[in-house]
Amino acid sequence: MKVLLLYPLFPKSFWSFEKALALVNKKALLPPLGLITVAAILPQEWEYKLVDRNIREVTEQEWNWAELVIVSGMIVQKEDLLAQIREAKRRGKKVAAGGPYPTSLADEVQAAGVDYLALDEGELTLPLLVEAIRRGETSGIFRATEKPSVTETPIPRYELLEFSAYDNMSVQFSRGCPFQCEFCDIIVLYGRKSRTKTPEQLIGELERLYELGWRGSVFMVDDNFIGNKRNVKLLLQELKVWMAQKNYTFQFCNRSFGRFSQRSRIARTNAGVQF
Ligand code: B12
Ligand code: SF4
Repeated sequence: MKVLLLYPLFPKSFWSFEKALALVNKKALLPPLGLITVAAILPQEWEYKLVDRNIREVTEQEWNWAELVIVSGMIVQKEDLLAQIREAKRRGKKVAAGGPYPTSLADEVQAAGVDYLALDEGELTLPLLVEAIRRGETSGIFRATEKPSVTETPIPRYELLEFSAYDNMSVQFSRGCPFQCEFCDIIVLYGRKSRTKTPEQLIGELERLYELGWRGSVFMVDDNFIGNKRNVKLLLQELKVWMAQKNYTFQFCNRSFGRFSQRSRIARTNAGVQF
């Protein structure tokens, strides 16, 4: 199966940083970690190409090559996500959609003509999609009633990315958050229990980035990096050693700012990690 992974355009906003990115000669702040995780969970004998539309357009050759188009994104990307579904259908391709926007507003994505809606977390629903495709089913909606453990999640397929276009790489240690801020979709999408990877797993991801030649900034995209304090301390103890071995080649940042920033900074400082 030839799979084209498509990441839709973000509208211009505070987060698009287009002027700052131009100064450092980069095209986007962060890569589509969801899609490269999806590529790692799907069968490895399938072939993958990834196009982040914030970096470049899909070529005619890529459209012609694709047998299955997979789109993912968050609500702010909806306009382009729906447009890409329509374009893929116009070209006679099978299309599967998943990720935060399709999971939150499945009806809108279905109305755009998608063939397969694989919602919730891919660790549980991608195997259902693969089984359906192998049975010859031409459409379907796949949902999960539980949240998966992330300890089996494979290393994202970072090699599918055009590294030089990004300012940061991203890794994810945990999903979910014990709090329930009313404006936030995290607990709806990922639940109130903070599920973490093992320290070995996360360090394996960093090691992979290092092997592929990445240097510089790595964004911890965790919903709440210190949501599971016990496990994050175990990670930081091992990360401290790994960082020293690699001569502090990566700088880390995360999105647990706001009310967590002080506690989070103390936890990181105690571990001797340069954030
Ligand atoms: C990093 C991040 C960003 C980055 C963008 C990175 C990028 N290029 O992708 C930045 C910091 C720029 C950002 C900004 C914003 N973000 Co944001 N972001 C995240 C965050 C923290 C991590 C994303 C990630 O890498 N996750 C890790 C991957 C592995 O998870 P995933 O993408 O969900 O993929 C899994 C599943 O969804 C599924 N899956 C994904 N795709 C597919 C496809 C198929 C076919 C299948 C079957 C499965 C599947 O399988 C994967 C493995 O389980 C998420 C929260 C989260 N936990 O995901 C919020 C999140 C996606 N962001 C959100 C929001 C609201 C925003 C902002 C609007 C915030 C704001 N008010 O400004 C802005 C919008 C930006 C803009 N205006 O341009 C919401 C989206 C809500 C929604 N329902 O769409 C989330 C969920 C956070 C929240 N608080 O609710 N964000
Ligand atoms: S603490 Fe952060 S991740 Fe948790 S519910 Fe509130 S805004 Fe969402």
